[in-house]
Amino acid sequence: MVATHPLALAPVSSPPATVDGFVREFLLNLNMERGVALSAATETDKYMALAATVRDYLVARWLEDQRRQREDQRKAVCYLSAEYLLGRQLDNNLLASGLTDIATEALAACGIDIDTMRAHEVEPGLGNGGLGRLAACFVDSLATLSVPSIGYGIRYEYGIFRQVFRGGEQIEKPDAWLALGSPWEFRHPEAAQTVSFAGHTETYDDGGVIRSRWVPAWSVRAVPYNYMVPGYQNGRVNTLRLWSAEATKAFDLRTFNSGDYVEAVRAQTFAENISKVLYPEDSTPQGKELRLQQQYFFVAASIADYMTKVLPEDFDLEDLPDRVIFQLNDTHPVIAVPEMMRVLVDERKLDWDAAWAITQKCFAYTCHTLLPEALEVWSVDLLGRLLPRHLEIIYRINDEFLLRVRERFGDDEQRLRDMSIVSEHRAVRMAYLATVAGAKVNGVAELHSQLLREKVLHQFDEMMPEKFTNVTNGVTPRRFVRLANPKLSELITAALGTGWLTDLERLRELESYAEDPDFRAAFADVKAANKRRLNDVLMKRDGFEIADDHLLDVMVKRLHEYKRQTLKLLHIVTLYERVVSGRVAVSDLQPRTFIFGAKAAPGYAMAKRVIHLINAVGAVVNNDPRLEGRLKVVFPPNYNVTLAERVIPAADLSEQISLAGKEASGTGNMKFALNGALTIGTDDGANVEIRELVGDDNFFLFGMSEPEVEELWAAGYRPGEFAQADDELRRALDLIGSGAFSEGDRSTFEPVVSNLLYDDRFMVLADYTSYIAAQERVDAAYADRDAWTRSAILNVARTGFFSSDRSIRDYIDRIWHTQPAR
Ligand code: GL2
Repeated sequence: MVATHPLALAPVSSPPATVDGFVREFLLNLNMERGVALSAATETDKYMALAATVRDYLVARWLEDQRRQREDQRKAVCYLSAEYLLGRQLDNNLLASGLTDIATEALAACGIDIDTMRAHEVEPGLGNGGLGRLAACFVDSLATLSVPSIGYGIRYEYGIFRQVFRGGEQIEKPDAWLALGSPWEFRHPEAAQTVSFAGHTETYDDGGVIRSRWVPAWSVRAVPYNYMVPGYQNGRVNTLRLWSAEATKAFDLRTFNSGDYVEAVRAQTFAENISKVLYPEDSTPQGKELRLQQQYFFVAASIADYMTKVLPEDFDLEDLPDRVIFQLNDTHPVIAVPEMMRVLVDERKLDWDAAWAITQKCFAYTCHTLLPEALEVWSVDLLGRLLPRHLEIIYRINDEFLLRVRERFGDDEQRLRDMSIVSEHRAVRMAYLATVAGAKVNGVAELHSQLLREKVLHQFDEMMPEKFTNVTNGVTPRRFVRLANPKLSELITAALGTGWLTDLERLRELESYAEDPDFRAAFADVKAANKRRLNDVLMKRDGFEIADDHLLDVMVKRLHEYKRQTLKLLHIVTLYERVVSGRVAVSDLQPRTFIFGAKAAPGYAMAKRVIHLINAVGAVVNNDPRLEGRLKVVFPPNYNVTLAERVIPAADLSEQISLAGKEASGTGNMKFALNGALTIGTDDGANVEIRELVGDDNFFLFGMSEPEVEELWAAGYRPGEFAQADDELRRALDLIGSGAFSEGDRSTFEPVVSNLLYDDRFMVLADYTSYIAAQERVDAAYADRDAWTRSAILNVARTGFFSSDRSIRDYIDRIWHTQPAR
């Protein structure tokens, strides 16, 4: 039957974008979908109805964009990422759709305060840190730039754990983010894909051609959940498709009828485990089987989805590289490479060479690390057990690759061993596989990309230099300036007019305003207001108070030794020790509040001990009357995107103090600079580019450079010598070791101290003296508040480069070569 009704033939329409229209739609959702009257509605009812209402305004555009994408001949981007650290959705979607004012007024007319609604939302924490947040910024920019694209990932039932402190120690609680329902998603069971595992492979005669096939042992259903990703006020709505694992059959009825209920649902539990929980390790893979299952699960579903649902049926596969590029966000999705080969060769019956030629043009790989221990490897045994056909394919890719290495470099056995995708220890090096297969390989900051070429992937760079490129990370200014810092945004708009949010380099125009005393005063007022707002949030959340006149010194990021939270601690302990030993008068201290935010991987003992130490130092420093409240350590638990949005705009000083050569990029560093914090930092990751842009006068540089680090390491690093050479460093270490922060118990933090003195892989002690000196420059600079504000304005003005819109344009120019839709 064909539709004949005029309404059925017309494009889907949106509710009227007026206060009345919004109220009507909201009440409709509340009454019809939630089944409650306004007078009886709970906060959850109201929040759910509000989210559904915002969704209703986006759906028409979304459906239209999906239709166009199917017809569109232009190349699309499939972003494959195991993590998307989205943050709250409501405010972002209101902003993107231009509905904030209408919704505020409409809700007020219904007796609802929109801020209460904002606070009610639980953020989807489907990522660990920078890598996952980057993916979320990128989908925002892809939509804002109208790039035809789909984000693919996993709908973890439990995201990154909720952190609580007990006696100062981290306790992990499950993050049941779906408990109240998830109003932003659309579940599509009819579009499910089957993903198989294990079993064996066999060859067969296919009409005279001998082919391989995979006979899997078990499979699960991958059910897609679609999320709308609206561009910023451009009418574009892209899709984020997250997969959830379900059993292929709910339970075994026979077993169930025989009375063994638990056994009957075992298969279901087993299948659902795959997307149950996000692995909480940030940049240190654990090599767990379930993790490999997760990785294969989502890429196999995504490739199948793209090939069977997005591509037209009669599509000529030779043209695939003109139609799609799969961007691999780190090594987590790299199993997509052999999967694509399997699909092309085994299922679509292309010959190997044709399939390989296509595959090599359809993938590109982003590397996010330099730490050797972070480079993912999978054992041949595990791969062979879980994905036997993929292992065969990897072996063949490797054989052919090593032939090419031999052709090029001769029988250099050492080189062949070094470059082999499968190591001598029977481990598959996923970064090598990605490099061999990908059309391009990029690092995430200039220094990182340079070190990738010179060190981690040096021999690959020698052989295929044309593959390597850089795309410096960026952050979305919609969330991290406009939403997080509305007052600063207003000030900028008052000065520059509109348009800067999608053309962030325009912030340059603020440079001249830095010389205007009225503008500086207004800027300082914004900072002060943001501190008060943070104070309100922290008072309510954790009972912490932020004093108005303190320098706000912030270190928020995952707890990792290479990031050196212990260096920050040694600074605090040094300031404390100076006063309690009487060497410095308390009145000479610049009042400072130190804010920490950090989660440690649950199995990372040293990181957890450092968390304990931060809390322990805080408990002593905050309560010692000799300090007269001039130093304060604030460590709110469960740092997440929502808290970041409050902390960053309030900060004066941004701590980016990793050992040079260890932080691939960092993205927090960009968010702080864009919100007018000055950075104290090493020459590492994107700090290098931030400093170049803002200028040495507006950045506190300290510590060894990467070549200096290498040199000291090669010469034989003995941290104890640095403790010997600096009296204050020794005093700080002694104080911690003496039990001063653990009620006299020397053993509690002894492992931290002896790790620093006798091992210190990340050279905290070597950079201490320089760090303390830089902090003294900070104090001196802060004493001239007006000059500080000028520097802060220049930080904002000069860091427009770090918009993720620019990153995406760089991906388009250097890697994807796709055209944004009009
Ligand atoms: C990271 C890097 O450590 C970090 O420096 C970088 O900014 C982000 C995004 O590129 O990627 N790599 C990684 O594994 N995690 C990161 O945050 N988790």
